Amino acid sequence: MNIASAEFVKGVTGDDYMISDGYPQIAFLGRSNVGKSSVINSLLGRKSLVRSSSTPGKTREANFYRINDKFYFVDFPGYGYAKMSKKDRDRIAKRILWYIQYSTVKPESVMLVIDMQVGITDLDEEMLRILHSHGHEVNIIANKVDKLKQQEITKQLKKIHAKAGGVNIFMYSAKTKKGKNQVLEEIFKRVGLLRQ
Ligand SMILES: Nc1nc2c(ncn2[C@@H]2O[C@H](COP(=O)(O)OP(=O)(O)OP(=O)(O)O)[C@@H](O)[C@H]2O)c(=O)[nH]1
Ligand SMILES: [Mg+2]
Repeated sequence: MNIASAEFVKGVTGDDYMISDGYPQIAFLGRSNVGKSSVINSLLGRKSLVRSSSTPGKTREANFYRINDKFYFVDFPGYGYAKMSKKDRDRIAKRILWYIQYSTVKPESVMLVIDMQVGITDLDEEMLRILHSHGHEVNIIANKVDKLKQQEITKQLKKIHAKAGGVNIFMYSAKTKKGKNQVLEEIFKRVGLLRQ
């Protein structure tokens, strides 16, 4: 479960140019600012391969990273950023929906990233519903666990479980790297590099 190499391959703005070259893909989806790009950086052990930012709406393209020359991470723009223009929000929603509904590529897993403090929002529930209706394999990464006290963790985890409908939940912190080994193990299994 070693990340030997990770390189940026392509940032995709249109629906037509998604990569579909047969290598497995792991897609990172979630609301704006939950830490998708930071989660990817922490998993890869790279500080800034993936552009992340304290300004929400940082990731504007679907960015493809080739890992170990064997599989891709796809970092999507976040959905639901209220301050973004409707036109931009629609464009992002369209791209995400196209990928999960119509693309010929089916990701080995969708990592749905949430902010553990916020939990599963209505938009996330809608996303989960769409993902399930298209038969996608989903894992939830409850990020930013470092911001919570133990008591809050127990409380939030209960709430998240209640809404997750049996989906696997990983508590995670891109900041402290808590949960990194467990998430990497799941990913390596999904892409066929570790026996299930
Ligand atoms: N405390 C804490 N902050 C985090 C963590 N992960 C990300 N952040 C912060 O959250 C903010 C957003 O991080 P990004 O990785 O850019 O989030 P994103 O989901 O990629 O955002 P968009 O691309 O805009 O959708 C940044 O200020 C990060 O430093 C974490 O585990 N703990
Ligand atoms: Mg991002």
